[in-house]
Amino acid sequence: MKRIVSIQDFSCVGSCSLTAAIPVLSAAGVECCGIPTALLSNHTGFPTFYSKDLTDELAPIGAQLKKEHIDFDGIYTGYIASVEQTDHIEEFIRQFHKPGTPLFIDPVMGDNGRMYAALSEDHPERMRSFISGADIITPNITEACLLTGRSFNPSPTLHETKEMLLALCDMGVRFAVMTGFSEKGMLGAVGCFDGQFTECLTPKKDVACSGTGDVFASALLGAVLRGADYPTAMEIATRFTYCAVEYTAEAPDRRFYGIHFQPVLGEYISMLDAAEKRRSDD
Ligand code: PXL
Repeated sequence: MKRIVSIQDFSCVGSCSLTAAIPVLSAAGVECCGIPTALLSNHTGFPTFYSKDLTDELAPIGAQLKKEHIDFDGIYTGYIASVEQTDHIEEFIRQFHKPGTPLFIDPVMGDNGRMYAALSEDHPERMRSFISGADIITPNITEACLLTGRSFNPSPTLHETKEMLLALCDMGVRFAVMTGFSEKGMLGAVGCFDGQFTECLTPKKDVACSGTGDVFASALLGAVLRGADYPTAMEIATRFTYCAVEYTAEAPDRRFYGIHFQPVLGEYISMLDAAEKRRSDD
């Protein structure tokens, strides 16, 4: 069994970050160890939240894992609360990253043209250098604009999206995937790997729920770790996220409680199994 480590916050309520990564990657048959960077009562999209910063715990946890010779088949970072925390996580990656194991950075910074409330102005600049060397990144449109220094455009054309993806790859990323691209009533992801583009769109649902990006990112990584190639992994993650959004659309409490992906984890497992079967039949 593969074992990865995910470094991001633990929000007790709100189906995001580690509480999305651990169940989704578990469904992919991967052990997802979690190192919480902060402990929050609920994610920062609620009107108020309590947060306990765990920055000072990161180096001792890393040192202890090294002492026990624990290693990982992948490193996955998500929401990072501060620039200082990014420095500690970069050091963790320097110590634990092995050639050939995926370094997956979800550059979580904001949505709908706005940075998340708790982040500082210098966060995007630090994130720009942090993503260099990543195998996979999964910004939404807001984050792609922040990373590439563009002013926010809620609905970039396919051409503009491709330009941003190429710019992200030029920053030292192997597979850049932008979520939230929409065209003709469809919504989904566009990816760029080795100068080639791949696109997967599903019908657009007007449902805003937190944690959607975290579920997509975790599902993408799970599929890659199960052996899917990048375009197939992106398609599985897009279709699974769509199933979860469709399910969530019926929920009156979705605005704060986050995406209800748990009831459709079975769909994700079926898609992973079907992709594996297609590969073994080929
Ligand atoms: O889903 C992204 C996310 C992760 N972690 C925390 C957040 C958010 C988005 O609001 O507040 C703490």
